[in-house]
Amino acid sequence: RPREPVFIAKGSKKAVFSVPNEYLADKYKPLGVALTNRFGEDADERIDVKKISIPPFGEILELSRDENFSLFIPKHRRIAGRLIDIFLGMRNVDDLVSVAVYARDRVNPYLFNYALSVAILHRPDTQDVDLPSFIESFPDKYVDAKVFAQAREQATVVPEGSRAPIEIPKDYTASDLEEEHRLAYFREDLGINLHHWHWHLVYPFEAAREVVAKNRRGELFYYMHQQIIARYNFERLCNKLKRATRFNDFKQAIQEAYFPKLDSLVASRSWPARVGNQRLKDLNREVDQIKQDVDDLKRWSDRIYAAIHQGSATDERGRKIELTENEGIDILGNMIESSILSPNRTFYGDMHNMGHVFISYVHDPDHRHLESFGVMGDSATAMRDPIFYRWHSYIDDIFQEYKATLPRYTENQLNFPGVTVSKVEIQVQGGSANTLNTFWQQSDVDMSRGMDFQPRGSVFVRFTHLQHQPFTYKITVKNSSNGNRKGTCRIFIAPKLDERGNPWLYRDQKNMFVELDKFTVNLKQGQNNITRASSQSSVTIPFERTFRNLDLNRPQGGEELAQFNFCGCGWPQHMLIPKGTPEGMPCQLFVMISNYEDDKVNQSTEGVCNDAGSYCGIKDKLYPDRRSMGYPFDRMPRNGVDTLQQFLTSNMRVQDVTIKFTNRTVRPKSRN
Ligand code: CUO
Repeated sequence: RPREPVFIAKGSKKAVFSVPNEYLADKYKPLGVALTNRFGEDADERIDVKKISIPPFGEILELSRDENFSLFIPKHRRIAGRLIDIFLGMRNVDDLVSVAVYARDRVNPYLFNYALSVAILHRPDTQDVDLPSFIESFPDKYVDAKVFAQAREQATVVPEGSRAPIEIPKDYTASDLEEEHRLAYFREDLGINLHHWHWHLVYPFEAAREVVAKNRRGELFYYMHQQIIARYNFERLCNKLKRATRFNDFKQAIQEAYFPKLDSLVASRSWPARVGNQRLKDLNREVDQIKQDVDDLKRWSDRIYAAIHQGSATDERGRKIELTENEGIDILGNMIESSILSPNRTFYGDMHNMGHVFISYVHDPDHRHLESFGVMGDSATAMRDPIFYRWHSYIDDIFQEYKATLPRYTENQLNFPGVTVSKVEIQVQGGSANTLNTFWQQSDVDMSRGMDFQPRGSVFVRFTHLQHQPFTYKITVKNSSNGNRKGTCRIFIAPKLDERGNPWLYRDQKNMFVELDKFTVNLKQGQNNITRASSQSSVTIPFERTFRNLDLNRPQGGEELAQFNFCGCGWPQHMLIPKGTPEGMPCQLFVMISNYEDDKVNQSTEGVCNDAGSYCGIKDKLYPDRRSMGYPFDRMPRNGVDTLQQFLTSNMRVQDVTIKFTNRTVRPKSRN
């Protein structure tokens, strides 16, 4: 179980809290100060916890300490909301520490960690506080269960310094007999799952209004998940599988099985698996206060479709809310997810969230086996399961249905007069132009903070993940207008051919485009040569932030670590480029320079966490692009456009590129 104090002051050394006796959980009260002394032996600092009047915890304590916690379960969300409010309501940091210490041994650990993380993220006085990476606090949500027995053994037997990293095999959840297993490297990737957890931490759908109501959060729910599906489908084509099929018939059996092989250290139970061909069942689980029929999903989706086709929704008081060209997608995002910003949760329901719940309880819909939810019930684990992508393909399809009702972009809305992209090239050191190279790489993560064994010290696990060789875009742009211009450079990539090996129709290919980067460019008159490194991507966070090694004895690395909470959101750099194929996957790289005058948002984006803005927004700022998210691929094409070539205006260019995968593994340099 997580043993470290979760709350660690900036520039942290090892700290021990000196706790008022009343704050100790009942079972520890008799031990009193002896407890502080015991853990205080090797502490550098003692923090005196102030006694304050603790607000009533009530329902928060109903979730016991050894249960699993899911934000998708309405009761759990409600109590999480209460706890967040308590943490946010504390007058100053000292009081926050007091109430957090009080909660620490009473509240469910997952719930505690989540609520405190959200509070720290949103309190003005905790902006420079660092949280341990989620994988270090709860490695059990990311790592093969087998590892823990080995880790415990190592920590007991092998002295620190002589411990070799425990290697997690690349293929441990299934064999090649299961064709879906070809995508396990994507679904079970640490960085991808951490990104998804962080995204939902930054954009909670239920909490105080000022926490939820972030700029364009409903639209970003649509876009970030649309991109996940585009990326997954791209990977599927690389692995000779067709695109994910929508899970749109709720009576139909779910063919895909998934056996996560994760153990919850908190609940001391294995995460339930799902065998093949299960069907959703009506839920009646008193323990979670859930009574919901599968038919409700259908009713909600029918009403959502009706709103889309009418062009308006109806709020709780029967008033009409137009789904306007600019704001409709944001309203719809909140309605489908749903968040507390939904215009009418009674009528449009809780579609996407309850889909997660129905799927995650398919093995025990009435709790007769006393089982908890499967991986789909937790945003930290949901992306491991193949059904995640089928469910989200369905959700995305509803958004696409709406997008198809919007006016198409005219040539004028796409073009940037006077600006021509005349050449695009990808350069790789020592490689041929326009070829991207991918391979396997191994990286280590220290899990010891998330475990309660003695003696202490680091225990590393070694993961194998996809990686690509760093590359550079070289873009030549001609500005023949009568002055300097400013533009937004938008870079996307998509497979060149569909699963049959045929060229795409634009209307299908537009949903396959994966965003690689977006940045502002200054264009002088005449020819401009733009150079941009793959590591600068606006969708990713740096590799070091995914696999950071937070060593408590090391002086903290300032800004980067201090801002981990928000900055943990971002697609992992090592997964920027899809795997490709050994023979070379033919792809199309798309570059567009749009007119900055139509894109710009008047704000400064200097400062923290501005490196994964495309998928995560920028902390405490407006979304950094005024256009609809996904522009220019977010709408049906204008009349007469059937192919990508026909779609192009002179400020756009397409370059054929190849992604070549080599089956070799790069090992870490630092440790053995
Ligand atoms: Cu991110 Cu369904 O929303 O998991």
